[in-house]
Amino acid sequence: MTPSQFTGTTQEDREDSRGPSCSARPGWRLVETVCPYCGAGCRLRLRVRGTRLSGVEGGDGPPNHGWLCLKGRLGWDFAHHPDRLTVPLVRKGGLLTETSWAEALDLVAARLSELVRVSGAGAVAGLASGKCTNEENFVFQKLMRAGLGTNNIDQCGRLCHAASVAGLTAAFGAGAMTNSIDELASADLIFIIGANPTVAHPLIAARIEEACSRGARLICADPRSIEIARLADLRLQHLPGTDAALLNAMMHVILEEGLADERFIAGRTENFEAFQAVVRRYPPELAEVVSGVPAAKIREAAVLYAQAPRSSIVYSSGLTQHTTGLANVLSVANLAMLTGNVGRESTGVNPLLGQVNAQGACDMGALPDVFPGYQPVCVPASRERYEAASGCQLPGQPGLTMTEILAAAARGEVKGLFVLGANPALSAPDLKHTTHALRRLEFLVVQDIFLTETAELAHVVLPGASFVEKDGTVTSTERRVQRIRRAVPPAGSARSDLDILLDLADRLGLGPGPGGPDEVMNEIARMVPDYGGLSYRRLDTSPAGIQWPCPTPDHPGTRYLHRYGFSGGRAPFSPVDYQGPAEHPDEDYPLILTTGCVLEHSQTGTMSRRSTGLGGLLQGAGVELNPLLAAEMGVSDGDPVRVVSRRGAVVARAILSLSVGREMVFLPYHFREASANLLTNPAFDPGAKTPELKVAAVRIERLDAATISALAAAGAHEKAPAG
Ligand SMILES: Nc1nc2c(c(=O)[nH]1)N[C@H]1C(S)=C(S)[C@@H](COP(=O)(O)OP(=O)(O)OC[C@H]3O[C@@H](n4cnc5c(=O)[nH]c(N)nc54)[C@H](O)[C@@H]3O)O[C@H]1N2
Ligand SMILES: Nc1nc2c(c(=O)[nH]1)N[C@H]1C(S)=C(S)[C@@H](COP(=O)(O)OP(=O)(O)OC[C@H]3O[C@@H](n4cnc5c(=O)[nH]c(N)nc54)[C@H](O)[C@@H]3O)O[C@H]1N2
Ligand code: SF4
Ligand SMILES: [Mo]
Repeated sequence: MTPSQFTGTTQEDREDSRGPSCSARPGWRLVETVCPYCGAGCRLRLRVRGTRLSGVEGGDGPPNHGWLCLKGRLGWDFAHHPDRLTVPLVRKGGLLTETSWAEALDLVAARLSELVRVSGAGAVAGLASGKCTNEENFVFQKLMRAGLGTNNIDQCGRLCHAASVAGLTAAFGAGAMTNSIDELASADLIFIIGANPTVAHPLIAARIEEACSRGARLICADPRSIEIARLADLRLQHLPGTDAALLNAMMHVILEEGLADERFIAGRTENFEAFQAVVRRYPPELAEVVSGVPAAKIREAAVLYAQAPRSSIVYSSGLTQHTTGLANVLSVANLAMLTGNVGRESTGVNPLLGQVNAQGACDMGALPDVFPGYQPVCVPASRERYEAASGCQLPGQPGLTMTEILAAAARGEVKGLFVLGANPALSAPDLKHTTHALRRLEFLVVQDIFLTETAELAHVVLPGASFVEKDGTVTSTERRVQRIRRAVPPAGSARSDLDILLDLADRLGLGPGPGGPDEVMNEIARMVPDYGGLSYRRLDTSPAGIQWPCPTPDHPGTRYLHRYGFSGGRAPFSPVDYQGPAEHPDEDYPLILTTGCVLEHSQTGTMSRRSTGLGGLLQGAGVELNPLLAAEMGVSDGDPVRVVSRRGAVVARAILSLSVGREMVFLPYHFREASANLLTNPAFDPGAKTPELKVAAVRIERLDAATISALAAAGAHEKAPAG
């Protein structure tokens, strides 16, 4: 089994990982929780022996039905890694020094309040976390809004799915996956565009494979040749950043061939004429020139998608991490509406959100323009509701997005930043600029479980409890709200993020607040209509969690959205014109760099690289190059090469791979010693504010023997975290 072929545990692995039943072993306990790695939200059963985890099993029922992927199965032991932060740290004489909780929290409250007093609430900002629970994100945004008076609150989801939340809200009235993971298995056609589920969401890939084995058709549109495309009836390997042209041409064909669902369009949508006028300008022959995909294939894809009784679109950050990310999301929504593939089982537009609680962080209002439940901050009626609940006056102007917060920090306008469970010093684009922005801050607080690249720059570091050390809920990409549970005590004197935030809220004058996560959930249920029927009592007796919308305690939850209509009435079509990426290859930088993930590691690697099992499988970055390009350059597999963009350079080992064409290279972003984000382009989508992490112009330089040995001698490869 090679990692790239891995799609889930085999039945044998599963039996093996289940082992003898725990009841047979005195002193062992089983704790039901959720895998911390990706937005699929797989159910995980922890085996606990005393105060230590000793293994995991896949939990039963949806979405994973007992199975786990590599990360879920091997990645849990970071929780016990000796690098865990166990004591609060404050910077004294330039060095991070251990301190007491009281001193650290007093300092955070005092410094942030002072910045607000002296420079105004716009001078502080917070980044919430797709790694933290709903309850933690809810209290965090309350702390920023009611405690400090700012809407400058966002999260690293800005770097991936902000366009999905904004685009699907604009199109359908709900910024989330329209359908459910299990429904994919019964689709007649699945159109994957800009997602690599075998690597990024393996248990979702498993459902897609199940559909294919039942005879579903598969179309895969990805600039790289990805693993799941081996099952595709049709592969469209377009140039990065040309999706809108490709999608418009597909819709052009659908109209031309009379395959549009006229009843759906007439009954449930609006703005069709304006949309149609734009799409008419995109014959497949034009899209062929732009995207490199033969017109005949585009026609075939259009007909296949439109003729299948139930077609599902699956996409992820390959569509959103572009300067045109929002337009791309609106385009896939157009495609589904045009063919009536929304509001029915096994259809829809399905963004695969990345972090375990990326969806929940958005639902909880960890966004600068909306309160919890997507109530716009600038609408007086919604503001009044939240003001009444918090007893504070709340700011009515939308705050800054993460992209804008970093830019404002670089200009010295944002002076204080509170980072909860995020590592922008590695995850944000153009790291030279990002680190400059973070260093310029007068006060940086980082609350994490490890001393990350971002925490190393902080003035105060607060040690949070990890996912196995606290109670809460997380919301997966399919809107499934599930419980995570405390199985072992926190490392050292680390505290649950919720306790820390509630203590800070108290210090900022918000009062002692709710006692525990269950009480916070009660508050969430009062403030967020789609969570209105949720409570710990209910969640604890619903083993598979509950999918929102769940407005009342007797509501069963919702498997797929928009069945009986769109919340805004009619769903608007959005005319989308094609616009290319911000940077194009030229003589100096002749190749297109695209970045993304590999199976064994997760995001900035803080957790996966500290897992013995995963770290052992793959440590160190490799840049994927086409063998033709490598041969022209005299580069062999495994040679270190330098990848250079307009913003920086990294040294990584060459991996010769047919998954990229001659014009492209691929570098994952998990590895601090060869960080893809030293190279990436910070240009961002004007609407979603998501940077163009998927396209940058680069060149590859071959290193001569002298440079290689000099690099080795100088230890140029920074150390990875010890596994
Ligand atoms: N193993 C692992 N799994 C993860 C993560 C991880 O770090 N590691 N991260 C999680 C997170 S936070 C997220 S958001 C998701 C991301 O999940 P995905 O978005 O599925 O993963 P990526 O590797 O970012 O990229 C997806 C695909 O987009 C393609 N692509 C690049 N440019 C374009 C383009 O212009 N158009 C199209 N159509 N495709 C393009 C790439 O070739 C790639 O195959 O994964 C989650 N799961
Ligand atoms: N070039 C390039 N860059 C990218 C991407 C790309 O495709 N290409 N993808 C982007 C994507 S999709 C995303 S989502 C972002 C991710 O960007 P980030 O969110 O900045 O990266 P993570 O590594 O997920 O950081 C999460 C942090 O939370 C910490 N943590 C884990 N559990 C807990 C907890 O319980 N409590 C607390 N307090 N902390 C915890 C982890 O140690 C880690 O430091 O990166 C983006 N960056
Ligand atoms: S698919 Fe995602 S949630 Fe499921 S086991 Fe793998 S990493 Fe965990
Ligand atoms: Mo993400």
